[in-house]
Amino acid sequence: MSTGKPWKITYFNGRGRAESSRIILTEAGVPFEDIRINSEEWGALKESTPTHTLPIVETDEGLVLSQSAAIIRYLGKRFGMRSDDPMEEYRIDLVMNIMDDLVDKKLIPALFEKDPTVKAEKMKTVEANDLEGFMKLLTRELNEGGHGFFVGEKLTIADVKVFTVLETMETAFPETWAKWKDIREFKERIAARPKIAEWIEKRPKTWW
Ligand SMILES: N[C@@H](CCC(=O)N[C@@H](CS)C(=O)NCC(=O)O)C(=O)O
Repeated sequence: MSTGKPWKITYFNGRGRAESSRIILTEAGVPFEDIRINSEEWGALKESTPTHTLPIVETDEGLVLSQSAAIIRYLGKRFGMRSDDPMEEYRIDLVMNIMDDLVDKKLIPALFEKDPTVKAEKMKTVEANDLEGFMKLLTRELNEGGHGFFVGEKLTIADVKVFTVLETMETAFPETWAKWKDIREFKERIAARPKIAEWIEKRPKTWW
């Protein structure tokens, strides 16, 4: 039950693991404070957060939520972006978990490598060895959805999660991006939804 408190999303100044929550609230028409902190501010806050990680989301009931996957699933339930059908719920989780594997095992180690030479090598290796497999999986799941969404006939948290990862892949891996038309068109469709388009226009511009 809402107590009318303002929603707050706290994260660093990037899209990263917070952007799905920002987009879900945006699409739901729920205003929120987009709080972006630096590492010094994080140092002061860390111990007081539920799992000592960002993002955290403060709800309209004043509860503080942690762990991006759990937060996304909670918001999806609150704002009608999941399903009541067990098989559709399974497919939503399947797609979300595919994206987590891609992000955690492949994208983050390459994108956030500090040494520029090593980073270039890692980016090349990921693009050569891993991305085609993930793009094939995504294309299969999008076609399985069959209505322009990954699951069912309306936007779900699976679409939002995939969209946020694709935003980073588009600029980080342009060669791969050019090859996967269905996935490119999916990303453009989500970006063109009016509330999301307005959010993209006004949010801080960051590389990740
Ligand atoms: N499984 C967690 C991972 C959270 C995580 O590693 N967050 C990073 C930022 S993307 C963080 O809090 N880094 C600062 C720290 O660990 O002190 C989630 O999905 O929320």
